[in-house]
Amino acid sequence: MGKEEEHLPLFETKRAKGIVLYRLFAASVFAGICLILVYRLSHVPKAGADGRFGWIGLLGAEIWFAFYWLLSQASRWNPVYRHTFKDRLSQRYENELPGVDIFVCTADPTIEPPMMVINTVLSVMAYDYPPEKLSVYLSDDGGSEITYCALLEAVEFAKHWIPYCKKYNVEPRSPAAYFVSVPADDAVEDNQAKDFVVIKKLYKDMENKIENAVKLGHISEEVRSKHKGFSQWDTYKSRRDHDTILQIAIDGRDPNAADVEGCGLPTLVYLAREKRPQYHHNFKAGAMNALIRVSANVSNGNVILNVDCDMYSNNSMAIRDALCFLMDEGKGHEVAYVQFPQNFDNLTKNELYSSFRIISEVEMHGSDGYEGPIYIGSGCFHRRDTLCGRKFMKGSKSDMKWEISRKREESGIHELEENSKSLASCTFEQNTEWGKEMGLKYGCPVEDVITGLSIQCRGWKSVYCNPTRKAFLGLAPTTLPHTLVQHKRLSEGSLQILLSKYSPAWYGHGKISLVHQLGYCIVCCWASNCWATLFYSIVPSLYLLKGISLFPQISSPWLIPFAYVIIGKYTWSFVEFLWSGGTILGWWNDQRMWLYKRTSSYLFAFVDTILYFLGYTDSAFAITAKVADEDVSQRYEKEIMEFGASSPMLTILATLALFNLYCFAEFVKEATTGSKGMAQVYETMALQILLCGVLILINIPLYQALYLRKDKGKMPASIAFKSMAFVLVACTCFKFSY
Ligand SMILES: *[C@@H]1O[C@H](CO)[C@@H](O)[C@H](O)[C@H]1NC(C)=O
Ligand SMILES: CC(=O)N[C@H]1CO[C@H](CO)[C@@H](O)[C@@H]1O
Repeated sequence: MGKEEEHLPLFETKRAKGIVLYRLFAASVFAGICLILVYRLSHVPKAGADGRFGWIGLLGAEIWFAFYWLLSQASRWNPVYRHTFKDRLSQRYENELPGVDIFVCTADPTIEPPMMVINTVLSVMAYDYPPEKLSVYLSDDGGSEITYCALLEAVEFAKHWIPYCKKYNVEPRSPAAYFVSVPADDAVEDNQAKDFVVIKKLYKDMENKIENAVKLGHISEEVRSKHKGFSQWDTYKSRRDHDTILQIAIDGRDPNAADVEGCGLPTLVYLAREKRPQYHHNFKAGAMNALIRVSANVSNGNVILNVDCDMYSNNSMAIRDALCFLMDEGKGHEVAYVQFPQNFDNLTKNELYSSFRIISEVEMHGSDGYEGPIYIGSGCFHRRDTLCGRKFMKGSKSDMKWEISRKREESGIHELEENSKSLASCTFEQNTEWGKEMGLKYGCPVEDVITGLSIQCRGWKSVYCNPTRKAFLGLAPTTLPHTLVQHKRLSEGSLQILLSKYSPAWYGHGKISLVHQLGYCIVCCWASNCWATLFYSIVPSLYLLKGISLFPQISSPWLIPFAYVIIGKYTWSFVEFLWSGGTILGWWNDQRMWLYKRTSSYLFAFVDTILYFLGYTDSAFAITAKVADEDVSQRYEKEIMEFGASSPMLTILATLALFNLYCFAEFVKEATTGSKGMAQVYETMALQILLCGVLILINIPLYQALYLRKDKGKMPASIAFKSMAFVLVACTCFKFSY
């Protein structure tokens, strides 16, 4: 190895091309926005005149949109892209790679089926990494015997699966995803074919055993008697009341722990931390903190990766990608965590319920140009010591290199299990800094974001790693209600952050850059978007009904800024969407979800947050089901929107959709039969007609679900009835109110 080679960095950072052009464009849109506001302010109807209320409301909405648009520029101003050199990493550090502890968190065996959890566990056990340095921890907050049993089955299967993966270098290494990706048995090469048949049969056997246990709902005596670990459930009362259950299912440092080819296996640990009704368990943050302590005792890897139980590893080299950042000689010591995007395995082609595409492909790269991406709670590699509260010091080199912990060598496995258990007890954290300065923070439904923020506020940077081949794939919700509930939870949690003591506005003040603070605010202000959007989708249509114009006439020069901003903004959003890999119809679907999220999820999130701060409700952490019925999946694959059960959120969406349809129909009737000429109507009302028309077009799937569809996923009849009644009452009142 030459002297120069030793100093080549392990990763490179590229700035986006054409950024100056984008900035010029953004500045011109901003000028347009300013002109719109000038128009609104200078043309307010006189007191008592028709449309004064609507006008002032629109002014408010436009000020909000302008503000939010400015925020969103923070994440587009300076995007950067990273590339790693994994070969340099192996050349320099192959024998000194640090220990990596992987946390997989599951919380509910019915919503998150054991087979899914096991596939994720197997995929991370099969990483291309020295097995003696790899440890996988499954945190089972559901405390389920069945999940435990599934893990024991997985141990046996892993002894065949891991050598198979390494021998044939298969990808992805989640067995379920792998078997789906290999089309027919004959597609595999000759000498692999035999092994393939064997491994697939072993998998099916394991699957049958686990599925049987799931159907039965408990573990049969026969299986129980085979493994003494099940005795830990003897004192189990319920999932909210049990002792710590911990087992080191594979001890990677034990020479007897080997796969069928005689190679070492990674350590594998099952943990269900103690739960008692009188102690708050702090959801996933509580589980993560228990894992941090237990893993420190068992394997004490320098790097911690955490993944949700539905996010399997799609790239066995991902650990090495992350280490390229953490071990880089030049900049590595500044990096606290490496965040990978959240990608989904089961999106349909046109992403009916939208995905986090723009966030992953655009906005996260934008924040990477400043202090770095937010921590999104899954697919993230942390340094252990920063997660435990260490501050960044200038000039200090952090040493990641491998060392075997002495303590570990001396104690036997049983002793180790016993003394680890106390670390996961309910009382351990009392009067300690856990949940405050150490580990993940408590008291917020999106604890990940504030944890990441506080790490950045201690002086660290983070890095966004988004290779074309995605490192982690999870499951996206497959029905509209689930999607809306998911977004309600996310936006509610983020709004709580904004109003809490950890708000990026004041907690971050002076510690992170202003642009980065704004970047955090994009997320934190999600929920607050509801009001302006609701106003814009109701009031202009309502005034259309009355024939009152709220926008400039076609012939007025003031139309130009409106047209420029509308066309400019939407053209850009379209280009951005296609550029980041989406489809045309996908963009249209994304616009629909934009509207639906804002008028339902965000509205409920906003109201609930206010109630929470007034002390009326308790914020809860809702997990959404990951697996759908056969019929629901079929419709999902055909991209037919699933409405299903009645809910207040759907009622709002249906009411808004019907309301716009009604206004438009009334308007057309008036315009064709009324006294005013058509030409004059278009002259004064063009933008309102356009807005109302677009709202109707985007709602087409909803009208179909209300009136045309017969399947189970249609809009329930009760909603059709309720929304129609609301619209008629509201419009009649308005029409006769003057
Ligand atoms: C997942 O990995 C496979 C290779 O095993 C690759 O072909 C595929 O594109 C990856 N998926 C995504 C979404 O990147
Ligand atoms: C759990 C779930 O709904 N999985 C679905 C994901 O999407 C694929 C196809 O896109 C379906 O086959 C799965 O059933």
